[in-house]
Amino acid sequence: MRMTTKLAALLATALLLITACAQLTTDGEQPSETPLPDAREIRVEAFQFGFEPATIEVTQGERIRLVLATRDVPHGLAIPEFGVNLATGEGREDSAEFVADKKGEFSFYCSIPCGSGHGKMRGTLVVR
Ligand SMILES: [Cu+2]
Repeated sequence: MRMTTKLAALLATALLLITACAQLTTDGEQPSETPLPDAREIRVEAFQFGFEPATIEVTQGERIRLVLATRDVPHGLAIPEFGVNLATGEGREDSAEFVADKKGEFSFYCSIPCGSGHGKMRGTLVVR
């Protein structure tokens, strides 16, 4: 009886070890299923007078890294609801990260006076 108990304990330990090893191997071979901490990068180009793309679509909860570049003169890109206010100039990009935690349509606009069409520089961030 004692021997049987010991044997059973030994077998259980061996089984546990094998299972643990198998899990370790699996973890090493397969990419993790958990979401990556990295933000999704979205690039926007500003120009006189607009944004390309003018509509940005994201999913609620996504972490976004917004990168702004300009094709001509200095421009800005502001999305007040997400605390974003980028400023870009010739040869210089600007970026900001935010979590799209609110659903809806949010307009963004140029925050740097850039000419006669400055007031028309608008776009839409759609969070689904
Ligand atoms: Cu402007």
